[in-house]
Amino acid sequence: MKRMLSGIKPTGQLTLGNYIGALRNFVKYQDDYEMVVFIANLHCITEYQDPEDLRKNLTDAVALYMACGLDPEKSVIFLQTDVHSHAELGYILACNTYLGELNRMTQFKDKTAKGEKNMTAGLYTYPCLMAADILLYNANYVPVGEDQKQHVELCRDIAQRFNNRYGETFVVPEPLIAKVGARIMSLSDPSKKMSKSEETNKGCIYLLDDLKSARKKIMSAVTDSVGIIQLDKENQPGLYNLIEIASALSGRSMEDIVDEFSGEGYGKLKAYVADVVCAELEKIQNRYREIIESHQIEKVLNEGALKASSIADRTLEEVKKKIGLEIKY
Ligand code: AQP
Repeated sequence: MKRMLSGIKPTGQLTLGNYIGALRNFVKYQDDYEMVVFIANLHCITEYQDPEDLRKNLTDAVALYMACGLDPEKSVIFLQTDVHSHAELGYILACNTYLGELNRMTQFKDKTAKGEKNMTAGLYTYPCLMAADILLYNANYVPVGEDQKQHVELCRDIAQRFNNRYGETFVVPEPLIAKVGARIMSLSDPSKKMSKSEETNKGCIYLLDDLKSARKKIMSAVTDSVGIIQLDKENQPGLYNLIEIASALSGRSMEDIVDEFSGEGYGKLKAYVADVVCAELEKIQNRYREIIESHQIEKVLNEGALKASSIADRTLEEVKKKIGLEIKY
């Protein structure tokens, strides 16, 4: 069975973008692939996190993984820091990555261009740790949203370079990007990705938002003055985004939704999108509450860490031997 790996960094509450672009796909894949999914807590601290908030977000993320349908019997679910090989291989790969490559990473460039202060070295070398996350498990595929494609491509370059230098070691992974929902945009500014760390949270739907406020955010989503329901991503990005959200969650094609609402006002379409989103959130939130109350998170993480370590530690040992880091007695 081919292996697939992915993770989410809970720097805040998980969003509808995380769900549509990533989580929901992990759930679909877990029957056909050996699925390894982790909570990327080391990636969270590339920017300052309040410790109490971080702890809560990590717990919620595990519960939400399961509430969205990830099954610990089928998938390996674990916390990144429970498997020490991640940080160690991350450092080794940073020593096999060039500054020029990291300088080209769009996510880092965007943050620099925004003039963000106090950017950390951890944020800069984050793609090296991400490469370690993937390569430790010899994952064949990495399901990600559009924004992470470049990091997976860098991971492929690092793996190939290592294999050329030290001999065949890593499987070179492929990014898997869903056709619908790979980049869900902010509801308040459809030129920006829906992100957990958005300044105002008007444009972002969180999986644990109460249904009333989720509906309100959708009903007040920024659209346009064209007034025609059609698929024109360039000129009507807000409308396109709403239709894409509804399509991803309902399984209907975007064209089918446009046909149903053509000739109607935007309000009617928004109400439909809100119904679809709220129905999905309600299911997830009910299951989330059951999981929190059942106190099974610790057990799931302990078992996941054992399974993950048994794969990751073997890869790291091989890497260390190949590089010559170990002394043979
Ligand atoms: N808006 C989105 N649309 C589609 N996919 C998305 N993903 C994130 N946002 C969207 C996908 O979710 C996975 C986990 O992402 P992450 O949380 O680890 O990192 P991120 O992409 O940096 O997410 P945020 O919300 O934008 O985080 P902050 O605000 O902290 O920078 C990935 O597969 C990602 O593609």
